[in-house]
Amino acid sequence: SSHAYRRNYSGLSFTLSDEQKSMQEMVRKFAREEIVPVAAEYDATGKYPTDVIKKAWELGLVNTHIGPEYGGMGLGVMDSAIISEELGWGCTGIQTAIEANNLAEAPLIVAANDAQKKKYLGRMTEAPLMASYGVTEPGAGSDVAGLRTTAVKKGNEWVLNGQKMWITNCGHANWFFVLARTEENASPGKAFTGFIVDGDSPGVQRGRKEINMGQRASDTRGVTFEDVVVPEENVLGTPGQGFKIAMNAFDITRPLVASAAVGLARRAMEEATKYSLERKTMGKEIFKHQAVAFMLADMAIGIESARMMVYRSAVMRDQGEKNTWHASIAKALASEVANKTAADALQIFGGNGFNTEYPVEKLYRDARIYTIYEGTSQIQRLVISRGIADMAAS
Ligand code: CS8
Ligand code: FAD
Repeated sequence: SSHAYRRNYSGLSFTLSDEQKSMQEMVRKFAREEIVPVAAEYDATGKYPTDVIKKAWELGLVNTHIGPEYGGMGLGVMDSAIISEELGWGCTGIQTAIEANNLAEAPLIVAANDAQKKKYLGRMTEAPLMASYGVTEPGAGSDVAGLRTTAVKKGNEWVLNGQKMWITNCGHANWFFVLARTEENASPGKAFTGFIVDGDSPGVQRGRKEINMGQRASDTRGVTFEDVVVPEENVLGTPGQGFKIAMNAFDITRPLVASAAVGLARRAMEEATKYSLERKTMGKEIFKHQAVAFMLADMAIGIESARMMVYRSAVMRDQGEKNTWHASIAKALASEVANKTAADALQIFGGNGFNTEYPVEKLYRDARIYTIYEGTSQIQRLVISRGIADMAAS
């Protein structure tokens, strides 16, 4: 039939499955009922949102990639992107705390052996624990190959020394993924090793909670490793393969960070739309001034196109294609859409937008991190432009 022909012809679908739609509905309800009412308070106090995380964990919205063998749902990136957008719509501070678990677990999902998965992923589905991804250091963020934490093998153990910075969930982490240099003079692809470090290991010293501009419910700290002994069985994959394992994690998490940014932008558009239909100037709703309506139109353009790139990069990964390039496009685009949308939403609120009684100043502050963490917008453009060069050469 022509219907079947059309299906085969395009190979594309812009429709979520019934399961995905009902999951989206469930998370949307959770965000509306459990996150939105408390988000401003967690933002103002900087208190860690343990209660909200626990409720999300009970619904299976945390640690989404862990497979059923280890007690999880084993969701792909596309399904997780649906969850991430809805949680981000509710509060990206709380969403980031939740997403940082997925980030910490991603290196294990891609490289851990069965015993490591059983031990460290298994416990995450048994209790609402947190974990951290520790790559960035005070002296090296974009330049991962420049990191200076070292691990030296002594007998059947490794001894870790160094300092990590800006580590999400650090104050609450049960364990850390840590990237350390294990070869002094090797190329990045061979010089680093990934370790699982128990949070209660002697020599792990966590810093104070950093006071950040936005996403203030999320816990960000430095951590020092001083002669921390890590057993051989906590080495991820083969020694020397750590850089690639750390990068591979981003193929999973960059689409999800992008998705949360889309959620934030959608929220800002909704708040601005509602306000613009109520507020009147010059005898009409401000929505009816074209200068305002066009700001809303630009928001829709940004949100719809960023979401398409999120879905594209997520589905590619789920289908086993290399998605690094598309994930960087999604991350760069969604970050910039979130910032523009939040800034324009604030503008639409006028003086009220600048005030903490209204929701948009928080969205504006929360949006700001998106062009920085999970790889800055410049680093995404580095990845994208290198990909263009590779395509031109092949
Ligand atoms: O350094 C890389 C980079 O990505 N920098 C940005 C770092 C970053 O994104 N940090 C984020 C930290 S986590 C965070 O912010 C958390 S946010 C809050 C948590 C809540 C939300 C989740 C780079 C700049 C892209 C590359 O660095 P280079 O030094 O130029 O290395 P390369 O020469 O490109 O690569 C070295 C080797 O690694 C291989 N490689 C590179 N990328 C990949 C991917 N998959 C697999 N392998 C990869 N994506 C590359 O092929 C090289 O291998 P060789 O064998 O040497 O050829
Ligand atoms: P730098 O790398 O020093 O960059 C400074 C500026 O120079 C940026 O504008 C950058 O884009 C630009 N730049 C650098 N190199 C280049 C280049 N080659 N070409 C063009 N421009 C360049 N890290 C973790 O490991 N785990 C976490 O959980 C985590 N969570 C975070 C949470 C928060 C709230 C924050 C603020 C950061 C977090 N990070 C985390 C760290 C984050 O990934 C880094 O801050 C980020 O990658 C940038 O590194 P940097 O701060 O060292 O900046």
